[in-house]
Amino acid sequence: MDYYVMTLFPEMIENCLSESVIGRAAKNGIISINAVNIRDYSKDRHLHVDDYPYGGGAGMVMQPDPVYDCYSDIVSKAGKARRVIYLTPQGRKFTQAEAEAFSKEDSLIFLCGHYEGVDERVLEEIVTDNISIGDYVLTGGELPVMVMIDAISRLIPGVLGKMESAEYDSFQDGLLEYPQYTRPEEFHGKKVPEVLLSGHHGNIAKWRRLESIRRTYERRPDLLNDPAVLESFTREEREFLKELSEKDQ
Ligand code: 4FV
Repeated sequence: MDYYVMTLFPEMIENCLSESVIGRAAKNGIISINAVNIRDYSKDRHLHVDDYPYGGGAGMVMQPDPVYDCYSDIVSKAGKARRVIYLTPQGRKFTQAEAEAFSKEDSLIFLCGHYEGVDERVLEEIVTDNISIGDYVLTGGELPVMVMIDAISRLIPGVLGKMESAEYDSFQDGLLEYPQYTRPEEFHGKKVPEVLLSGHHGNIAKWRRLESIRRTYERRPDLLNDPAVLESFTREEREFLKELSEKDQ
């Protein structure tokens, strides 16, 4: 996977994504991260890339030309640009399913906005996907891009080492992940659930599934409104969910 990030702060991207799992994947050549400075494409002597909004109002807007020229340069070097993702609160919500879909691409171009955003005309011309990482307003698109690159990259074969796994994650089957435990067996008087020490894989899998349902019911009941999730429930799991909701009455 080749990532191209159009940004005013390439160092933010390079420094943060050169560490840990993502940094190792880049070193191993499984992914590449190419941060490109939009300011390099400014045509004025003060290297401006933003200007006052037409129609008045607070803040500044990123001008279309430097963004477009930066994009064109990436495409001319990297070839086709199937997906160009603009990070904005006005985008569709980034989810695990979206991460799965994006992880299948060969390359992704990201546009990081700043100030009040980017001139609509260049967005219309180059952006294929408007994506939001949450309903709040940040100062720039760089942190959202790093969130996306992290969530997408961990799904690319070879990125997670043997000791890590994306096999079962929260949201993978529409439910939150079950609670995790490791040594010591007792911590502050609290023991690890017996079933996890039993070595009985069937019982462990069943316990984990029921605990996923419990955790989802307690923390994200909205996820249980998805018919596809409920369809995956066995009769016993439906009974368990019914008991949870009856206890609440
Ligand atoms: C954002 C979000 C976000 C808005 C103005 C960057 C900022 C500036 N991006 N999910 N929430 N972006 O707040 O993706 O352009």
